[in-house]
Amino acid sequence: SATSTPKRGAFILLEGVDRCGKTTQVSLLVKHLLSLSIAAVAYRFPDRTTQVGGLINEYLQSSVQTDDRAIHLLFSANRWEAAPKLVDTLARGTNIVCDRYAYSGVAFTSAKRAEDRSSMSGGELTLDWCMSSDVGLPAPDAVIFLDLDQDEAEKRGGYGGERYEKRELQMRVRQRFAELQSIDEKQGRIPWHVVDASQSVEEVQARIAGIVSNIIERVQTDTAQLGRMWG
Ligand code: FDM
Repeated sequence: SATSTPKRGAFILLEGVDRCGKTTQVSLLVKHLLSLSIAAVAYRFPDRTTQVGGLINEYLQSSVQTDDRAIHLLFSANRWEAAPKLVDTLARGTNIVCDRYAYSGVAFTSAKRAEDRSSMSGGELTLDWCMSSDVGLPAPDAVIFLDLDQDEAEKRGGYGGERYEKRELQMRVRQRFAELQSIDEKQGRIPWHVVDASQSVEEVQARIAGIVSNIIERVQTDTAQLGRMWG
């Protein structure tokens, strides 16, 4: 009826290691949805346009030792500051296609090794510790994980100069993503779709489009509320 509440948008998250083509696929997916007259907008984390994001940007571009826990909490704060707008966007019926989120947060911080780390921030950065600052954030309706092995990633051209663009770290990050996938699978709330990112841009795009049409359909027929992360 005319008085029924509008359907909420779906929160679709693309995650994956560096060079897997996430950013390209996020923008192709938004264009694809818009071409079907489906409201959609791209989000990306870190969002370097905010004050917190500016600090993160400086950190990523420098090699100055900074406490790893403090940095982790900045990345998390950068999501929390965006959360109200994200929730509002979904409530208005616009779908969100997001480039990285809390999974990247946990995967990167927890992949740092004690010997690379400085100062007060000794001890393990456990998965649990890393997850805790993101508990309660709006949860994606699904994670689309673009999977690419390290050798394939490196064939796509050298890394840039940012501090995380190093082979050993990237390999551990990939392992952490797999652990987070299995945690979500045990909880049974946030489904993961793993896409082979070694295929052509067009093939990956087609795969993602198929997955996303199912997600949007499910969210629209569901009475389910937007979930919360790792609660
Ligand atoms: N990254 C990203 C983190 O370490 N923590 C986070 O919470 C997020 C969202 O930041 F190396 C890392 C991942 C990457 C770097 O990301 C910059 P982009 O997507 O290259 O801007």
